[in-house]
Amino acid sequence: MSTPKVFPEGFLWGSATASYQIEGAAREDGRGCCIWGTYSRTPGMVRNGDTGAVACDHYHRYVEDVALMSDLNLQSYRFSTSWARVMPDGRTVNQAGLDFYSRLTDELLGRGIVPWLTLYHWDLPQALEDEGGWPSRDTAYRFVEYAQTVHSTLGDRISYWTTLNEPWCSAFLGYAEGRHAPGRTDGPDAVRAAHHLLLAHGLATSDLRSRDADLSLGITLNFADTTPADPQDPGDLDAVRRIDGMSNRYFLDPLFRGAYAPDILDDLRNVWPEGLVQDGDLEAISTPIDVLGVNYYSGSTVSGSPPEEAHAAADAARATGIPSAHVGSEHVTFVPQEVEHTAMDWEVRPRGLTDLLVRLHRDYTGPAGIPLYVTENGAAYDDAPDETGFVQDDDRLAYVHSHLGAVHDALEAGADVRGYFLWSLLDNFEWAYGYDKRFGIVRVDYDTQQRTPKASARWYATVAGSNRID
Ligand code: IFM
Repeated sequence: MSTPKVFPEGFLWGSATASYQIEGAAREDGRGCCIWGTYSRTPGMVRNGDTGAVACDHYHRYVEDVALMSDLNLQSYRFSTSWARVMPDGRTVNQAGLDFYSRLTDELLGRGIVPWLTLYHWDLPQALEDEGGWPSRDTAYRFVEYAQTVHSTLGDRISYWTTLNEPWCSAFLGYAEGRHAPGRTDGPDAVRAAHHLLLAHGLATSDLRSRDADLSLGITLNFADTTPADPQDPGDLDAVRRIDGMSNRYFLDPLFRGAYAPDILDDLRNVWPEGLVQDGDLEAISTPIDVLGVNYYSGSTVSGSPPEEAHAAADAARATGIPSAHVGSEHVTFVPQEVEHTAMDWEVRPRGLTDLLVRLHRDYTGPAGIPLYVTENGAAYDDAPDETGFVQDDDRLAYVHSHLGAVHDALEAGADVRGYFLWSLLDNFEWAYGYDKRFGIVRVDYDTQQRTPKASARWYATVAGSNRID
């Protein structure tokens, strides 16, 4: 029997979701169309033609869902607001949309659950995409207005505000690889999008700070933990540098050091648009934050010498000029390891989470006294429900257990980690995979909308209630 790992007093236990993935009610109460609505209706983009039109019907079932959170001992709930619900055309306020989030917030507070709000989890109003989307600088200014609008309604009751969730995905999956909405494949536009997302974050952070000094403001990034296939091979080490640069330092350096790293600028010299970074942009982007959100699922091993089968992916990467973490380039190949994989085919590598948290604390957040929160971690598995809908998901439970152990190891190594949000509360719309991939600790039967806590949910409730893992 292993020794119990006790977490620091006050460690925040929660779970996370996102608006487009669970809300449904896509055309209700004045909600506008968003880029994921358009993308998922485009044939061939989302598995089985699934859309988020109904999803988990959370818009109508939020009272039941919050009661479930309470049953599971959740102390905090991380959710996102839908920009297109609050401002259907990206500019005009829809009071009914704001009212929904107001009701949700009250319900959470009534149950003693701390609301943790994310302003942008990938669902840009389609009207703004039609005007240029994130590659257009104007979208950053529209985002500030949106942040002000949401704050004017919820600022009196919500303390934790995250500007963006995983801007890497919005920029590079959305505008370079086309595997996410809006499905564009243009290298310079992806670079523009990434810069304007960072600018939107910085401008909104500084604006919200000036309105309310007591808010806890932050951003959530997804991280790639990458190791070289051969630590002695200079080509493999350079592959690590490139992926670390594109996935991690691309965002960390402007946020915490007020500059893009020279090696990234060099890697991207053929696609970096002239005049993109204007005077004052980096000062805005590096506006101090209070919290860094860390999303971690998996890691990878990379090599600098591509095998034959990597050539097709390399061609795709060369077409956009973007060396991404998911598309091999002529200098980067992903080398699968003999470890357990989740249903997403992601390698289970808990140690990567420890290394990541320790590194972030040492190199970025620790010196500034900024705490880390794991804002997403979890796993999709091929669940097999019994006749009552119950899922004995020992695989997911083991995944979360090992990653919580990794968080504890990071705490022991000195990283200032203050909380953990399991992704996800509910099975939901998993983007390009539609409803095929289930990340929830609560099963959703999409025919009946019945919610059934899985074994992992029951276990997580004891962890949240006791502040320890055994
Ligand atoms: O479902 C997503 C979430 O929206 C963002 N982070 C990764 C999750 C799993 O793919």
